[in-house]
Amino acid sequence: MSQAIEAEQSFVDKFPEEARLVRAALLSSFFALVLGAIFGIVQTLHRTDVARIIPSTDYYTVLTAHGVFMVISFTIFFLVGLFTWAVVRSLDRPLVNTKITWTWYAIMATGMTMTGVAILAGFFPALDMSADVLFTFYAPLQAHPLFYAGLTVFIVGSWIAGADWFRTFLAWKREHPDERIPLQTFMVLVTMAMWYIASSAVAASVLLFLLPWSLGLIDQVNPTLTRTLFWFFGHPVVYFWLMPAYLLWYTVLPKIAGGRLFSDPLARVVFVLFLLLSTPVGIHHQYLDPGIAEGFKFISMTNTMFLLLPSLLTAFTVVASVEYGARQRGGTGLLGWLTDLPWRKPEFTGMMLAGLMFAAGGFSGMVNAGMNINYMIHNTIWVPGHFHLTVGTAVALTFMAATYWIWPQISNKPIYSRTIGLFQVVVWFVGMALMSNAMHAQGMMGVPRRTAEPEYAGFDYPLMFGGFEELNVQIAIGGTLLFVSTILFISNLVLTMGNPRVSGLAESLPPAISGPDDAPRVLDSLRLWVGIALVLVVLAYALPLAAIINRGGLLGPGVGTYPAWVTPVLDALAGAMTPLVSVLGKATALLVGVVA
Ligand code: HAS
Ligand code: CU
Repeated sequence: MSQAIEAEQSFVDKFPEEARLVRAALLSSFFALVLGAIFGIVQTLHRTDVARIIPSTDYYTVLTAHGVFMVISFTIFFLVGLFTWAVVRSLDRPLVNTKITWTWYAIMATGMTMTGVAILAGFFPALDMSADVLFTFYAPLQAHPLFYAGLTVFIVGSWIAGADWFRTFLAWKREHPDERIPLQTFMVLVTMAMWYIASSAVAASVLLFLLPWSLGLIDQVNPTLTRTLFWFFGHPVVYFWLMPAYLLWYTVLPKIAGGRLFSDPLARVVFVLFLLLSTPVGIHHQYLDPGIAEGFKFISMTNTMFLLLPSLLTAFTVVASVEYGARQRGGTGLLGWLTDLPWRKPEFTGMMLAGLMFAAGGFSGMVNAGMNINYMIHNTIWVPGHFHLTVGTAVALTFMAATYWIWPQISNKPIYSRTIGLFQVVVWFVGMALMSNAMHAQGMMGVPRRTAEPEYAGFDYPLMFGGFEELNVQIAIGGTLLFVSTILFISNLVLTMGNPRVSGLAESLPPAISGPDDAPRVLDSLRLWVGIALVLVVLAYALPLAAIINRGGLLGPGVGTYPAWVTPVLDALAGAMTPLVSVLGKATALLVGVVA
């Protein structure tokens, strides 16, 4: 037995170069997590008036840093590490060319450093640079050009990463022409297809409007347009964070529970549904925006309700797989099997608590999505309550929990202390339960989000579920616990890195109970799904965008054309093209004549 274990190679034994890249990506992600956590504790204690170490005028710098480092750097760096691991592991072949892999990693790191510098410079008035635009960065807030340039570089890096995985997949496909796409690779490719569609809008917004505006090349922009382009990207980006967590819930969690995935085909359906439905719903962030007709908002709401389906399917499949694991371990009874699960493993308990929290976060998402109830909670602290359950727990806690399982395989080093790990995930859960619940409750009282001073002198919030002050205490305690949990996580990881290398840490993933052969082949037809996704995007966005531009101009009211300097350039180009077009026309006519 022990010989068999020794013979099994871990990921790092088989793919040392890829493992190095995965470690680098995860460490970048955790570096951002620590920075984000520091800004998080500062702002939670500031907002609740427990301890104020910054002037309120710096609040937006802190909030932007917290938001960007958490939801852009922490999440996406983890994603690229995890996806590299998943592709290489599930295809069981190295990447085509790791030079390219290191290149996209360097591009992403450079981009994020540029953006980070632009944000942090806001703390130093002498530097004449700031980017206090929050993680949603649409107009009319304006950042230093370095902020937008950095984001562009970062996103381009992520596009190359996707191309790298697609390329590796195609190389595998040539070697295995008749095989089904392995599930983890399928999940990666579908997620990236969604990412290309979604991020195109924010790239357009940054390159055509925000960056030229911040460079002073154009005087104004149409704020509704930049907001709409942001939310075109801003909703699917939440699934860009969630889908790596789903990848872990579907493919790793059942194994840790001692079982197997219940249904591979259902997992594929879920990912395809995300590809199709993630984008045509972004207007649900704009129910209260003027300048967008109610009808478009209604369509977005309807699409959002369909988008609940993949998550509800996930709740079913993941719980069924875990239950199967428990029953394999001897669990019985209607709920008695719950006691037969490996609750002492931080990777298991962390992911389960993340899932449990996501059930609550999903329900608050349903409230957000209802057009009429949204009016009650929009722009209140209810919304941060919602997304600290979703991205802040379903995603973040899953990533941390998964690290306890993946890190040993990509480094051959056992986790320093699994007990601290278990304690850490539970502290996160308790901290978030306190903080998020109180945020939701305060939101119902009308307490605004995104402000350093929510207490507005002299205004009494009506009492509902507990006083404003009492809820503030819960938020402060919760936020502090989250900070403590992050520090525990990082310390444990740093100590792990100091551990000596050992062998025998390899883990394999068992096949699903209902495997890929039970899924119709059409599910693997990425071209088809991307095509349908694009059609849905056009149906959902063509008319609203046309109406916004028609009403407010491409660059805001009163400015008819795109930048004055562009027009002569375009005219000159058109002039140069005319003879070329006529020559091409004649040549085509000639060719048609010959062929016919
Ligand atoms: Fe959201 C605002 C609607 C999901 C993130 N959302 C936000 C913002 C963020 C965010 C960051 O319609 C704020 C943006 C800003 O700054 O303004 N959201 C939804 C809906 C869903 C949803 C319908 N959101 C997410 C996810 C996020 C995220 C996922 C990040 C990862 N959200 C909204 C709306 C707004 C919004 C409006 C705008 C609000 C406003 O007015 O500003 C759905 O996808 C949710 C579906 C989920 C479920 C739950 C299924 C349960 C599962 C649990 C499985 C259990 C397990 C373990 C594994 C239906 C899958 C169980 C264990 C046991 C022991 C039983
Ligand atoms: Cu959304």
